[in-house]
Amino acid sequence: MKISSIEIYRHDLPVKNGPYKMANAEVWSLQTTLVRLTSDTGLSGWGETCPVGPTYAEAHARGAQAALQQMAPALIGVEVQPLTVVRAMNGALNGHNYAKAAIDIAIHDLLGKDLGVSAATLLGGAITEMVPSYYALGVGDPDEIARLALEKQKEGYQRLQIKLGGRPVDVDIESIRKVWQKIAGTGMRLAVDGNRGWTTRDALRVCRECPDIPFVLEQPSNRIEDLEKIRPQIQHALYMDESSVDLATVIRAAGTGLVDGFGMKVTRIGGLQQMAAFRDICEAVNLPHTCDDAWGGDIISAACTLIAATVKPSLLEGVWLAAPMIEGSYGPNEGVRIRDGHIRVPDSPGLGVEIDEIRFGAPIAAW
Ligand code: 0XW
Ligand code: MG
Repeated sequence: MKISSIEIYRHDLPVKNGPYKMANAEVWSLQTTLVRLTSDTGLSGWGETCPVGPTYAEAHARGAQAALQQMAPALIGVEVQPLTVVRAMNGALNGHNYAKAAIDIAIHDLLGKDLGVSAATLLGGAITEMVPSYYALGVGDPDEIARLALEKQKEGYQRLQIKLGGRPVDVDIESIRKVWQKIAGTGMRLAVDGNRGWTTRDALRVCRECPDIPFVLEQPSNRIEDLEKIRPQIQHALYMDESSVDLATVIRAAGTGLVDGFGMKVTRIGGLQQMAAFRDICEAVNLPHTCDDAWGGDIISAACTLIAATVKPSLLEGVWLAAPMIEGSYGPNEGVRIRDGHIRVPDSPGLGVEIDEIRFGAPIAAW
């Protein structure tokens, strides 16, 4: 079975109750990019990539569209096999993992449909029907964030992430303390996410002034060198998120003991094929991680949930979905959603997502 046609679509995802605020990004609406691959047997597979604005990472919507247009001609006629397609993409374009991910996700959808199995089966096999989600609270007023933290605990979430940075660090410390006062003793796990926004000075202060709060410190500062500087000076567990841009970086961070875990995004690492390799590296060295993306609609939600269902449960920190902040769905039925802090794993062939492409209008490019 070979790829016989490729279509690229654009679609706007306004942020429900926006803006969503992080240290380096404040977003009101996102543009997502969708890919439909059709095989010479007449089957279709869908992929998606949706950077959360142009400043969160070295990724942006029009960059994804340009990269896909660069690669597409080289993919026509290529066998629908994940690794073969990864190599064909690497032969057509250096880097741009977040764009390659959309093709890779579509390949897993297409191949799963052809074989009549879930994409999770292609990735090693789902070992659970439900995966835990975690809730990310945007940068906000400390009292309000603490109130929301308790609300989310009552909704059934077992892990919270609070966004910090981009303001005086004293306010961030106040926020962490107020959140902890609400959730201490409930069993809730806490990650404090600087999203690259703190100086190492501020990150060290946060840890020094909250020695009694067992949070995970997630990507406090921008560079790997910053994490290396912070690491020997703190007692808290350190997770890498935005810096883990490819498997080589993951191997380095895991192999040198730089981090205690990862926040991982399916599209940043290059898609499900790369995500499965990442999962296996983490399992080999016993490092926990999330299965997320920066943003995205029903296709991304399904991809994150399906790979998460294959992760050793003791190492799965949770799955973050943008779904609570998105109105509507991509098909006639509701897509993958969070209920009581948990997500049901799709079990139909491929990604198990129904797509009504009329919603996306005419493709912006086709081969
Ligand atoms: C909570 N997330 C997974 C979604 C945001 O876009 C970024 C993020 C993170 O952990 O940094
Ligand atoms: Mg993060």
